[in-house]
Amino acid sequence: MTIRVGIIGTGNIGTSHAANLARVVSGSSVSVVFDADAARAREVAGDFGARVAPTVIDVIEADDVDAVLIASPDAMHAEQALIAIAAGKPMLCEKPLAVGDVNARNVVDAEVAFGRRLIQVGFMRRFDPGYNRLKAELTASGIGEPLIVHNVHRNTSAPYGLRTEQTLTNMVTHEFDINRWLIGEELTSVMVLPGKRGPLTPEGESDPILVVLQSQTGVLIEVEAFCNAQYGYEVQCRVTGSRGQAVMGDGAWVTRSADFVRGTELPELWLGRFAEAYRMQLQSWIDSLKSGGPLLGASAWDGYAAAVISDRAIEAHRTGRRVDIELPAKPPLYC
Ligand code: ISE
Repeated sequence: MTIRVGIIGTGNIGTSHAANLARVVSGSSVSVVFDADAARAREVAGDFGARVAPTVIDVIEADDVDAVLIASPDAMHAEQALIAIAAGKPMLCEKPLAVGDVNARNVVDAEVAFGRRLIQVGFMRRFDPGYNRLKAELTASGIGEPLIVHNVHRNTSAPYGLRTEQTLTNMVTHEFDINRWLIGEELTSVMVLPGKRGPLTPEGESDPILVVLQSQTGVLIEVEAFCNAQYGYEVQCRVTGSRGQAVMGDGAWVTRSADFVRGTELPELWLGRFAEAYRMQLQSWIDSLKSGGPLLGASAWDGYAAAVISDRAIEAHRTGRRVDIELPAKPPLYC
């Protein structure tokens, strides 16, 4: 059985997903693609043996589309996810699930009304070997209970311009999700400190920024986000626990310091830092769809939680205040 995927959006990430689904992942093919740029859609369709659909709805409702991959611009995700839910089609929706917590909640409510999970959100770091090794360290025999997490997230450049709100909803949203996942707790407050503007930071925007969050039990989580770092792409995460420290970064999956010993595990970086995470995310999604088993990646609820935190972070940036984060009760579908 092959899962035939319809791809909405053939920009960088949509094309990379198409290549994985058509050539690397087992059990999938790309049957239909749509992009607002029809020439680009034709090119990608030609490369991966798919046909081009004239509209998003034509992709979602096509008989030869078993599942949908939403890789359109961020602000379109929620509306397209709602159309896919109405059609009863499972989907991998790129992050963020939505821009704005109200839009994200509408998607959650529609999925709850449908009665079954259809959505996996593309928080691919949950499949990353480095983050998984880091999570494995947060045990009594590893580094103990996490107390403070320091995250570094640097993009080489901001090719589409730089808006601080977008830094929070598109970039730092990864940290909102991965830190909830890493420590297994909800985040309860956020502050955003604007840094000194670099030469490439537009007037009125902040880059770099420092985001300081706290979790339910008081774990401190800091995120240094820098969109225009120029020197390259880099993601690091350092967790200090009650009996040690684990670090992912500097080209290593994890450097562990415990019991007065420091050791490093090196990855084989071959396709970009998260290539393996993207591949594993897609393979897991396709395997779940084929077996009818649970979706193992981030749920629509996780996407909603990240959207709520992003909105509170935007408020914290605007007001300069520490803002509380509250989530309503989680619907049973996600428990
Ligand atoms: C991009 O959209 C991603 O998802 C990358 O993982 C992230 O590092 C980057 O900052 C985002 O712009």
